[in-house]
Amino acid sequence: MNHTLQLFLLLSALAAAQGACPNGFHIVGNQCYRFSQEYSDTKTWEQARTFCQFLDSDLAVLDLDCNDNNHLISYIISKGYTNIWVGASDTAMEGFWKWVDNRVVDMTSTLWFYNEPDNPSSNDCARFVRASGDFPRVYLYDHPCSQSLNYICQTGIHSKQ
Ligand SMILES: [Ca+2]
Ligand SMILES: [Ca+2]
Repeated sequence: MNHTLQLFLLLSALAAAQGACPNGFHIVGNQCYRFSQEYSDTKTWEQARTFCQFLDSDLAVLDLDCNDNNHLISYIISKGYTNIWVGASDTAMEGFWKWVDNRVVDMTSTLWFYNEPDNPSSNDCARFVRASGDFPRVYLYDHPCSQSLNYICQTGIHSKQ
């Protein structure tokens, strides 16, 4: 991305700060998300996180007790999106999954696909994969952080630590 475009995105985000969501972000449920599919943009997990932070956001986190979760997943399914970085990793300690806001990831959640995370070849970052079928769903998988995937940014994420 060139600097002019970066500046444009920053100014757009600032200009829209008083609106429901910054420019480029959509309100889904009660939250503002930006989907990189709209920009045909893929990045490694770290690059995606850095870019989200540049946009005054972070990689999307899920609150399993919260309805926003269902809104986001329904939206992803409706758009046919798949293979998307979200804001969870076990980079700091293998097997200890945390969201980027420092909350611990619920390992008993049915969001994890069967037998995931299985950590082949140091899979330390979480992606959403859309399962097809009559009742499409979205599942969490662990995946190599260095691969370039689509990603979701979310505003208003604050560290819970
Ligand atoms: Ca891992
Ligand atoms: Ca896996």
